[in-house]
Amino acid sequence: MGSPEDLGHPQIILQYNSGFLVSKVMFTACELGVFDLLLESGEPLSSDAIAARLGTSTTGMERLLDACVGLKLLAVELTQGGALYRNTEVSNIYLTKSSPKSQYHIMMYYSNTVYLCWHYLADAVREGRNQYERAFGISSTDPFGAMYRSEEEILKFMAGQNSVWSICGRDVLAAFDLSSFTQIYDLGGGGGALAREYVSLYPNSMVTIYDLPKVVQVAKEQFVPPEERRIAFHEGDFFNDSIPEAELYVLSKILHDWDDDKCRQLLAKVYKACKPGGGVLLVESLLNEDKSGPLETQLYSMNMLVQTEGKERTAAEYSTLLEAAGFREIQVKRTGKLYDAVLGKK
Ligand code: ASE
Repeated sequence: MGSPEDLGHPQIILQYNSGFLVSKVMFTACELGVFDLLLESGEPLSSDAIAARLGTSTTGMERLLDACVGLKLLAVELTQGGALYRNTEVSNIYLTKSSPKSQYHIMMYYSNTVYLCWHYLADAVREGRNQYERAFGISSTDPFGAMYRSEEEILKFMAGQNSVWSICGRDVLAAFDLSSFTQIYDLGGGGGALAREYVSLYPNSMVTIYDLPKVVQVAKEQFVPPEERRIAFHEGDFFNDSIPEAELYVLSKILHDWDDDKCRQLLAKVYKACKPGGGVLLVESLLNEDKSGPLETQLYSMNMLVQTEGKERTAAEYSTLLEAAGFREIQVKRTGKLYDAVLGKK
């Protein structure tokens, strides 16, 4: 007879039990500016010095810093004067606000918006719908009306999405040779980080970001400098307004926001607008065909449940949607990273 512990692996259960504590430690150190201070200071600092500079309690800060050491987000060295903390390479690159690859904004979005919706995950599963009403007291019949409920929320979401493209954008755009397309529409292109990667990777391209008027306004003010001559804007709602003619339509993380019906409507409209010989590029995180993984994509799909009307899909599901709209010669490229690419031709 084995002990109860031999019957399975309790460690994995305990690890999952505390998984959300890990996220929150990282989010909190980011939010309080720990990594920014240690980058700026250029030398290791004591917990007292960090607490004083960031205006926190010493007892709280000491524990936060030690937990960050446990997560390998900080390194500690013991000196005669006490413990001194410094950033690791990975935190310098991804957790400081000023780094070109900073993930600060997506973390703040997860910590302050996504996290609150996840509090109601059981309700989301029971009801099969997003949880804006419970989390924020606002109607959730129009998910983007809810997500974009204030200029501040728009800005936080756009900055968050931009930080993802700063590390994943190039891979998804290089998955196919898109150099034959010059006239591109990025539908729901938001803050424009993917559009900027696009024009830098394909020197003959012109990209128009098509998004809601209030999103375009924020993009122009905050994210895309006017010197960027190869990026233009088009204000509209792609479900209700017309979509202009182009050679290639990029839909990056758009279809995952919507149910199959809305996806079919949108793709039919894109097909109609598309020049013959043109195409559509879907950028999404693809589930395995049997939906057995990747774990990150399964978790994103749960997030689509609590926040939107959509879900993550398999390559075959996207292909079916594309074919129903009329697209042909569908090709799928898994990048091995978070986001993959699917190309269909007209
Ligand atoms: C959406 C994307 C997101 C709608 C709601 C969302 C994300 C969080 N909430 O289209 C971002 C997905 N995560 C990453 C790392 O990109």
